[in-house]
Amino acid sequence: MTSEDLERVRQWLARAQAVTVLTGAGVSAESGIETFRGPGGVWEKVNPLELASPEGFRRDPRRVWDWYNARRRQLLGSRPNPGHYALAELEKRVPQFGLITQNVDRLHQAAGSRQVVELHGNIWEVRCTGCGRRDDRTGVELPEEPHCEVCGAWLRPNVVWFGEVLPADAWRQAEAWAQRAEVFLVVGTSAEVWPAAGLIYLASNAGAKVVEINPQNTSATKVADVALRGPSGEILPQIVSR
Ligand code: BV8
Ligand code: ZN
Repeated sequence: MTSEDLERVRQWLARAQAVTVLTGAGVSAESGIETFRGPGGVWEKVNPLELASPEGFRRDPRRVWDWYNARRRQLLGSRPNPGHYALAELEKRVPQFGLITQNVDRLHQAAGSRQVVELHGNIWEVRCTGCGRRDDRTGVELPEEPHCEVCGAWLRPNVVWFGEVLPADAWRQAEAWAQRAEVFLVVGTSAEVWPAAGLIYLASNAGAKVVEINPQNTSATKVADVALRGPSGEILPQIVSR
């Protein structure tokens, strides 16, 4: 990453009317939240298709809840990092701003971001597998085997598992923000999970300048106009002009 790259991106952001951001687990790494695929990532220990899937939950709901309760506990002790705050600051400066996240940790909202779409749901709300009622259990320690007080069925985390469709309204909003973007920031995602990753190609084909912010190359690097190689907690504050 050169200082010219940083300056180019700063200029693009200063001039843009419409900026859209797609974030993944990497934007929360500096808040102490493990990523999925990086070294030491969560997926190294567990098989996502076992735990982050309806089949896995049907087979062993207690095991899935052990994993989600552990992640909720980890989140209780975490705070947004400078990268989250820089994106909340950028939102104030851009006429048409949209933040699309694959993350379920709600750290963007905690940092002050408002125009946020959660493609994969969130880890704080629960949903009943019986009567469908939804409850916000932010910051609350859940029992090991959470059941619905009304109908007694198993509760599940209100996230989108593999093989499940994304919330239609969130997806529609994400597509519209990707389509209108003059600058599309891709921050902290391996761009492996679909259909979220498809938004990068949609934005690029619609004429956006694509900027990747990630210490590593990813599947999206080939589509990026500029790749800023480094941690988002350091790079984002540098490109959100003072
Ligand atoms: C669907 C919620 C179908 C739960 C998650 C084959 C080809 C293409 C697609 C598929 C396929 N086989 C199956 C599919 C579909 C599947 C899929 O994409 N599979 C992948 C694995 C191939 N997708 C689905 O199933 C989706 N649903 O397709 O429905 C359908 C259609 C019609 C009708 C019925 C059904 C649902 C996908 C959603 C799954 N849920 N999470 C939970 O969180 O517990 S996905 C999970 O992965 C998280 O949401 C996570 O955010 C997401 C993506 O991972 P990333 O965020 O990118 O994180 P990752 O660890 O991978 O990368 C971190 C990056 O950060 C790295 O690049 C690293 O370098 C970088 N980094 C590290 N430190 C930093 C940093 N960057 C910046 N700063 C740092 N400090
Ligand atoms: Zn119920």
